[in-house]
Amino acid sequence: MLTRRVVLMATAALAVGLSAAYAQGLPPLEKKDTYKVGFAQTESNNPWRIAQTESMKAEAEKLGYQLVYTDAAGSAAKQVADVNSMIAQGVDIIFLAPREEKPLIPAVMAAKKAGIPVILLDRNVDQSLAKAGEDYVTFIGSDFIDEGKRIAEFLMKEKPEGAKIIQLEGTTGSSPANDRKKGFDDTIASNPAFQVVASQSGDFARDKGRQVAEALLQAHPDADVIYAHNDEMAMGAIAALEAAGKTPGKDVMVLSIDGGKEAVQAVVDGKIAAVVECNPRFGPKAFETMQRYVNGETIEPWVKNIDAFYDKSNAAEEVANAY
Ligand code: GYE
Repeated sequence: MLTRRVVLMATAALAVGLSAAYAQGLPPLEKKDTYKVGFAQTESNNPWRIAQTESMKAEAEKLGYQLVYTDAAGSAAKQVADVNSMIAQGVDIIFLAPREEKPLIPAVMAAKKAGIPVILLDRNVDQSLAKAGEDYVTFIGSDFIDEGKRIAEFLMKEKPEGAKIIQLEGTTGSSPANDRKKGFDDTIASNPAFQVVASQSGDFARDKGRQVAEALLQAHPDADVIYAHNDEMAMGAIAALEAAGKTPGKDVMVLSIDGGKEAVQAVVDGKIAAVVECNPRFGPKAFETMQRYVNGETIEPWVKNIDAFYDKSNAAEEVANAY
């Protein structure tokens, strides 16, 4: 149903010659000298999040924009409240890194209703409940299904005889956890010699990853691969392996996603076999996409990040550039 507000916004958008996307219900964003920009972060308990926040802050500062920054400290409920508070403060646009796919839908819809455009950063929301180009401007981030697939393909090439795999999943209900699992599981399904013997969430966190790896290694002492959905859990898994008297990289192959310095160094040291990069330096692309939106361009529904791949062939040379 077309509300009066949407009709008014569409008319206004067309009147100033702005893009067709606005006419579909996305709130317009006018050209101004400076902006008050919201960035709703999910948590700050790991180097990936810290690097992302730094990149957003640095870019806002460079442009002379005011950044309203919130940290949901790992709570989707707090993140919804953070977005509502940004709406109340009258920010011009909200960059949102939705912790989980479904619980952040009300926040996206509330911003839309208040006439504030939202750009999703690094994680997506449930695509059956909200749509790019209608409810939010776009999703900027990696192809997580492809990340899981690339790890699986590496594994199948390196260990053609097969493997018993422990999977450490990211935050339950988050798009990278859902998709990194799907991409991996679907790829190994083509060969029954590859089996996931246990798959459990370590919440993308180092200590939780260590604890879960410890328990799963005890239950499955014959596991010979640990696939972690991010570096933090991979580093936790390495600690669990060493505590259990096993040599990571020899007794058990460790695979990861993110490509932080510590993990890329672990590839150099032979403890991690391969890492798919997922770069947290979003600042330049986030603000450039915002500028394109201000200019009235129709933004593609997914501004895709291209991920590198680290293994023993390039890790030594790449480690200095890793975040
Ligand atoms: O892999 C992880 C972080 O959403 C892509 O979240 C991001 C993931 C990243 O906490 O380390």
